[in-house]
Amino acid sequence: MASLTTFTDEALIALDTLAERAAGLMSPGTVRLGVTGLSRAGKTVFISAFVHNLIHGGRLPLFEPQKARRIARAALEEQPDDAVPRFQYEDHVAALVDDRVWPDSTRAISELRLTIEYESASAWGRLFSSGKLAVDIVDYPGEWLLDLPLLGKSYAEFSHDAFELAVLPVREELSAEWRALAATIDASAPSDETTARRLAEAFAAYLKACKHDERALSTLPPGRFLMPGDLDGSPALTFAPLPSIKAEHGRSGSLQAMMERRYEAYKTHVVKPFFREHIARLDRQIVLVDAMQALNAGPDAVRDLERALTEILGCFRPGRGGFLTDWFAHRIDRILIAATKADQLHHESHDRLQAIVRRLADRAIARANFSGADVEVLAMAAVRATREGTVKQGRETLPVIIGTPLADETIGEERFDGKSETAVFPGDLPERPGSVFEHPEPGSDKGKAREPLVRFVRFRPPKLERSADGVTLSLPHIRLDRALQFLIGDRLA
Ligand SMILES: Nc1nc2c(ncn2[C@@H]2O[C@H](COP(=O)(O)OP(=O)(O)OP(=O)(O)O)[C@@H](O)[C@H]2O)c(=O)[nH]1
Ligand SMILES: [Mg+2]
Repeated sequence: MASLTTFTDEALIALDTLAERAAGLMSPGTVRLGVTGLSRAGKTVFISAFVHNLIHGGRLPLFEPQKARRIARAALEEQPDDAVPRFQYEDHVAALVDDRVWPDSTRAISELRLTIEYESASAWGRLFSSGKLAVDIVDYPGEWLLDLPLLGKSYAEFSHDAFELAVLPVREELSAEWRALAATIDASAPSDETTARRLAEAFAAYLKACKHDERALSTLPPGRFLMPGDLDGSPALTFAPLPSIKAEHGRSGSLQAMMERRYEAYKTHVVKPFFREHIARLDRQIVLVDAMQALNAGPDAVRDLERALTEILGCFRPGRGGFLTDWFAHRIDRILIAATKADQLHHESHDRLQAIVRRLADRAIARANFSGADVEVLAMAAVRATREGTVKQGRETLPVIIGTPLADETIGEERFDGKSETAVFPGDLPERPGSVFEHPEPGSDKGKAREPLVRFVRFRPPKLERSADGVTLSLPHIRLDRALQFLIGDRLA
């Protein structure tokens, strides 16, 4: 693997670390929590629910400090970085609680600091700790995450990987137009802005098609092609992979040389700062995975998700020998891999969902060598949008979930209006986790093969109960308390 840390990069990170120490941001009383996940995985909802439950003293029986009533107060405070926008917590909560709508896709980075005042469980702890923990959380568009692996890839490797993925059966059709255009391009010809732009646009159109495809493909880099932030139209975004990279095509002035230079500029000006300022400073990490979406779409999407997860987790390997190891100012000592949206299944399937995600992450965990870090897997829902019930069908009693499906969601012929509550039988997940990766044997019933495993619909956020004195209660969840215990419980001991 090519070494990517240059002297300047390392010096900058060392400087950041020093500056943070000086500013007291790295005190033992601070945790920087990374909430990571591909786009639509549930990061913004998770952060909102996390903060809401702590501030409102939500029902968190498995979060020990809360159960033991050792938390005196949790409140939002001024965030440490002045140059980063604040996470719009109040707006997101108002949307979830008052309007019962989910937040919009995140378009830019934002940050939040939650301060928890607590009483230490031990006399020793009470003597030596301030009883205050600041939790810093960063939210960003999920697309940007897939850029991190680019830091370890040359332009030639990036091009090679992009074409290799583009011809896989699930992407072949979506990438056809871009590949056809790329095949007509002479990489050794003099560089030309119009050609560069046509290629970049065709490539971006393919990435967008993947994102919107019903097969629920995980996104591909470069992330800013999908979520440009403030970089729309800049040269650092006007490049694309080329089909055959040859050293002799790369002479100065050629199209290939131009593409390569812009790819490197993208890494230097977009990916590295994002990594350095946000990812390299993390202490703990939750990786959210929307396995439901992939399961619904079938084995190709599941494998695609596994590929994406492996690439991402590879960037967080805190053990020695990882290609980004030297970049980490802190050592990430806990990583939680969480399957979100478990409320779309009956609880009988939660353990199966957890097993599937464990299986999904297995290869990534093995490859990433997380020695020295605790890694846990959990099936959860940051916001529980459903209740459970049973429905009698003939002699059978079926376990169902009850909620308000979003407007225009459908099951069979039925289309929902976004207002009425409905009971849904979501289906069972398979007992053997490995089966979600497998296509049925050739010759088996084809129609059945395409039938999704689970049949989930998206629900509106729940209607919150109000207590007798009119106070809205905290957002309901599934196993959010377990996540909290793993992520910060020990820091409040
Ligand atoms: N039922 C249920 N749905 C959820 C939950 N969390 C997220 N969702 C759904 O997933 C969608 C995406 O959630 P977000 O939190 O916006 O996802 P994100 O990771 O921030 O996405 P980007 O900002 O696009 O990267 C929401 O609009 C909801 O439909 C959950 O706990 N339960
Ligand atoms: Mg978001």
